[in-house]
Amino acid sequence: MEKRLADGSIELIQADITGLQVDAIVTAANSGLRGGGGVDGAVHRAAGPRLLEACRSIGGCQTGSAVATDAFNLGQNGVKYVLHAVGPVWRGGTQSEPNLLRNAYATSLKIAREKKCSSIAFPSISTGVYGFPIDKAAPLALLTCKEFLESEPGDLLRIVFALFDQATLETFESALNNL
Ligand code: AR6
Repeated sequence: MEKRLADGSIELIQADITGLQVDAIVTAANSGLRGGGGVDGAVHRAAGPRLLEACRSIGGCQTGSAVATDAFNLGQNGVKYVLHAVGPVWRGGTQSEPNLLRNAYATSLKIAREKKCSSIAFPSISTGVYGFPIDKAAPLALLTCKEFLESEPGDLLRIVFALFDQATLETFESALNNL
């Protein structure tokens, strides 16, 4: 499913994000940038051990923000950057989780623009181990992308959501329909 907007597009697919040919792949990292399971584990495996070394030299990243590194072995697919976005752990919704999630997406988009990327792929940040309810996370993720494309004029940006499981894809599809 795809929605075209003035300054780009939002596409939803069911896929392993590490197989995509995009300029920037976003991973759902922790604030220590220590690697982990889920999508972060898959991205670190695909990029190789130099990714963790690069993360170590950066040191960390605040929740609701993102940092860029080289893509290392993912460069073989044409990927130029890995963006390590840190979403919030869900604590019931009263600890600014929605804003922090939006900021994790927004910062990634800003970095992608600064680095002249024409395409970026996101996973569904925070909705795995971090427990953010998917029915709340999907509309926030998509709205943040739409607002970015509408308010930050620039070159066309193709935004792909690589969603791992069918239920997550379906929730994003219904949120995109209502966007
Ligand atoms: N491609 C795309 N999506 C994936 C992949 C993949 N290869 N693998 C899993 N997902 P999670 P979080 C989906 O737990 O909730 C890590 O240990 C998964 O099904 O990866 O932000 C980090 O280091 C889910 O829909 O991220 C942090 O410590 C989504 O990606 C912590 O987990 C996010 O699930 C971050 O937790």
